[in-house]
Amino acid sequence: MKLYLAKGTISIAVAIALEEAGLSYTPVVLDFAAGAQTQPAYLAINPKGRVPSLILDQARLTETGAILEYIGSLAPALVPQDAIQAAKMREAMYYIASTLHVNHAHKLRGQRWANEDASFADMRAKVPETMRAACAYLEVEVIQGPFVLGAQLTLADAYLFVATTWLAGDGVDVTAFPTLYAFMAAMEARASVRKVRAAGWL
Ligand SMILES: N[C@@H](CCC(=O)N[C@@H](CS)C(=O)NCC(=O)O)C(=O)O
Repeated sequence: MKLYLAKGTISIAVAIALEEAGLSYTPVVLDFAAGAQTQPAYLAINPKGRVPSLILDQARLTETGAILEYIGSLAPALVPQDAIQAAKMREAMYYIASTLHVNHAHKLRGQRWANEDASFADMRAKVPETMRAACAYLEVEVIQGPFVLGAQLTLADAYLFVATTWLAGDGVDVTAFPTLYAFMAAMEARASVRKVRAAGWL
């Protein structure tokens, strides 16, 4: 399988999950600074112009959550067996996709939602507040510790970890959230995370 990714983006969650699953893949690194995601060659792969995209022999997959679920189907140890715990994993993943990632995108991608320059500044200024509120929620309601679902590392951990690497740049003092901070440290110790860091992807 071929994974289209870009440095520092949510696509690295897929790389971490693939590493955790022990699955081999061919990474294709897009240069966002050069706008590679907007070029016809990539739009033919993913018309949304976003990463990740995972190319299989039989299908092209997009959307981080969907790709992670596919990896989970190949590596069931990354999904809780208990139905309620599995739903809690997905609760975290949907929250990351629909809220945390969207909050973060208001910093640099304001043109998705508005046209006026003044709107962009306003959206950017709000990011520390919305990201901090998300962290407060994650701290109390989501992360059981050390991983999202406690001792078992699941798909949600790869997903959340990449989003946490954005927090300092988004103006959040992560040390104010001890459970979240310990989660980040636990993830940093994983061979999967060391590998993507060594590759320069985070
Ligand atoms: N809903 C998509 C969002 C993917 C997404 O927005 N990725 C960002 C990087 S974090 C991207 O490719 N941005 C490129 C752009 O906006 O030009 C998912 O979860 O996979």
